[in-house]
Order: sequence, then structure tokens, then C-alpha cells
Amino acid sequence: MQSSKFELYGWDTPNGQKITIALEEAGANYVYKPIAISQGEQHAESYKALSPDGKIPALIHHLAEPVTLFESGAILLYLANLYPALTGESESMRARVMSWTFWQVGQLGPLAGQFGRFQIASPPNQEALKHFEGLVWRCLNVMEQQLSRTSYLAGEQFTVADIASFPWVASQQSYLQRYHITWREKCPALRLWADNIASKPSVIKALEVK
Ligand SMILES: N[C@@H](CCC(=O)N[C@@H](CS)C(=O)NCC(=O)O)C(=O)O
Repeated sequence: MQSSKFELYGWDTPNGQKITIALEEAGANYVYKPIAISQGEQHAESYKALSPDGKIPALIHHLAEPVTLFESGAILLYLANLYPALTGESESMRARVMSWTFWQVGQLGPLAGQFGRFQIASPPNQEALKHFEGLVWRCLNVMEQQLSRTSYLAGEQFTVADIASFPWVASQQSYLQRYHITWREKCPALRLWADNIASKPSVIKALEVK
């Protein structure tokens, strides 16, 4: 797979960081094309041909017949299929990786996203803020319980399941970081997991991709 060539359309946000981390961890050959979402570049028709909902990330895998993907979870699972190191060898491990990856894209990501959104609502909406903060804590507690039992979300191997969740919890661009959710103090297993992942060379390199 070393000769595979990928083109990643991303931005410096947790959903973009997921894919740079996965590509770096896989040792994949890729070029990075920033899509400045703060300037609306995601709405260009040329970009929406790749990502119909006008969101980052999107990925092109240059094969004889190029493969195009949007949605970070789909991209992660596609890469996991190409690079078994990102998902584990056993069927049961791969099943857990899928479950945790879907959990991140269906639960943690959208709930943390809404939590962040209501921090800047005008006029302020205390009920929504409290609602989403409660749901974010519920997600954090789910992770804390799992990580009290296993080193990584799907078991004893670092996989795309961890790659999906890590930036939403611990990258500088995470709303949980920005709005001071005290998971570091309250969730020791989660803290250990996040610090371990943050120290990986692939992750350090990926988070520098802008
Ligand atoms: N469900 C999508 C969400 C992607 C997403 O929300 N991307 C954000 C950046 S983190 C984006 O492109 N926002 C720009 C917009 O919505 O206009 C995924 O997991 O890929």
C-alpha cells in the first residue's frame, strides 16, 4: 500500500485531524489540500462534487479508477480496510472498531458539535447549553468506563476507533478544550489514553498539518 496515493481535502478541525492522523499512522503517501471552511470554500460547486454536503473531510484515492469518499467515518473505515494495522486482525476486534467508530460519528461528534455551537448562541440558550453539556459528559463517561477496562477503545490496539474520538476530546481545536470541560480532572483513564495518543509521532506530525 506504500505506493497508494491519496489526496485529502481537510481543515484544522477534529474531523479533518482524524484523517491526517490515520494517514500518518498508516505511513500513507498523501497530499493535503486545505479547504478554508472559515471562508466558505466548502460551498464551492467544484468541492461539492467531492463532498455533496459541503463539509470536510473528503478523500480521493488515486487508483486506475479513482475512489472518492466523504464523511470521516467512511474514510476511516476505508483506510482501515486497506491498512489492517489501523483496525486489528481478528473479526471481533474489527467489529468493535466499527462500533466505536460509528459511535463517534453518531454520538460524540454531533453532540460535542452542538455543545460548541450553543456556547456562542445569540441570544444565549441556557437550556440547550445544559442539555448538550450533559450529553457530552455522558459520552465522556462512556469512554471513561471503556478505557478503565482496555487500553484503547476497541481493545489493546490503537485503531481508527481511537483516531475518530481523540481529536474531539483532546486536540487544541476540540470544543471540550476550548470551553473548559474538565475531563482531565474527572476521567483518569481517558486522560491516560489521550496523553498516550498525543505522544505518538504519527499524531504529533498529523496535528501539524495545516
Ligand atoms: N459527519 C461529517 C461532519 C463533517 C463536519 O462537520 N465538518 C465540518 C468541520 S469539522 C465542516 O466541514 N463544516 C463546514 C460547514 O458545515 O459548512 C463527518 O464526520 O465527516
